[in-house]
Amino acid sequence: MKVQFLDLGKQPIANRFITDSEKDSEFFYNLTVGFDNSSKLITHMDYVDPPMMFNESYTYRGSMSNTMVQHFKQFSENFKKSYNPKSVLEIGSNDGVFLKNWDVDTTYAVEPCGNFAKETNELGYVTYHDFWTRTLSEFIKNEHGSMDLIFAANCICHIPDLDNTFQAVEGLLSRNGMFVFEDPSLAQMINTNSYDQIYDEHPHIFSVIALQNILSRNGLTIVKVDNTPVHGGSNRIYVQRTSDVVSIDASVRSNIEFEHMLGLDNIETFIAFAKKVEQSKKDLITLLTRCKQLGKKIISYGATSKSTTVFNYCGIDSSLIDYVIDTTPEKQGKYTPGSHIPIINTNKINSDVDMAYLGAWNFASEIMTKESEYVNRGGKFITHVPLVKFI
Ligand code: JHZ
Repeated sequence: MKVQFLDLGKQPIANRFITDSEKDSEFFYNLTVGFDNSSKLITHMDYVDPPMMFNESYTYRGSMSNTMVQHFKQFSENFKKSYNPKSVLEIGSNDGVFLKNWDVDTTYAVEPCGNFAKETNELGYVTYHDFWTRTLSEFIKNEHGSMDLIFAANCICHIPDLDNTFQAVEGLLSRNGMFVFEDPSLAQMINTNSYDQIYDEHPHIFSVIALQNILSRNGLTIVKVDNTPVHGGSNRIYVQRTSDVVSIDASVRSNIEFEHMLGLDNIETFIAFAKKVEQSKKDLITLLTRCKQLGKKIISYGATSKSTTVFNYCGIDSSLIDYVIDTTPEKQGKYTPGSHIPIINTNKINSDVDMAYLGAWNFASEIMTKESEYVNRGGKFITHVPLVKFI
């Protein structure tokens, strides 16, 4: 049974950046989050229908950040050295940021967003334009046989039905094959108060504890966990069919012990988290309002899904933030979902800006290196992670 602990209010589709004419007809839903008593999963009380989010007009491009390009390159090189997989499938291949590290002849992909499926098909990777399900997994097995590596980055936590998802993986893995997936870590979200990891596309935020419960009831076992710094702290989970498991790395136990210590198996932890989220909202509005009263020009850096949650939950609009800058061509010239702040086409912070709220706080170091001129002239960055403050 799910017990609600957090209400982030009315929210729009986080990655649907809108045009002027769409401002009056936006879709909103209630973003409420609960704790599932039996599996210990943190999950939305109600799910947004996936085709509402993942379709032809999806805008998020993984390769817009050099950090992520390097992250997938490094993982691919290491995995090839250790396991040398002969067949690879990626679930949720986006713009091919991971795929590009693998051989076109033996690497397949699944992507529900038509614009990106087209793009990676054109690169030569056979890409199924569909949602990941048992039916699709069986179809791929008939076409190409079973897979030595099934990979998914920032994808599994996007899928409402986890049992179907994991059964589909279990059926397609080759003998001794490995399923590797990475998503934002619940432990890091709680530790850094980064409640903006929660939006329509993230119906679940995973703990290793919850994943172990759900994977094991689907014939799968976690054999290793890597903690990676990307996206504010993610876990990379290595999984095998339970019947194939030979040994389990010590990282599985240490992560689970750490999570027990944080109380991630206990609703009280999340009730306390919800109170901190409310405080964060108050602090951010106070800081932005005071700076505005002092006549400061404030912009936002990175038109992220995360900032859709923050702007709509805190009621931040263009009266506080003049505009947003983002390098993604598909987002430029549009408005932020719900809050309707214009997204400007510029690669650098303009010289008249005093402060920049970091919508992409997870890329703070990459952004601050790029914006050294702004930093050197005394420009300030604002974040709410882990506390509302200037950097
Ligand atoms: P970024 C998305 O979340 C959505 P978002 C998704 N649901 C998910 O799980 C995560 O990604 C992984 C821009 N940028 O990665 C590019 C600059 O403009 O934090 C992006 O639009 N200049 C799939 O949207 C945005 O910021 C820069 O120098 O919260 C970053 O978005 C850099 C580094 C980024 O993900």
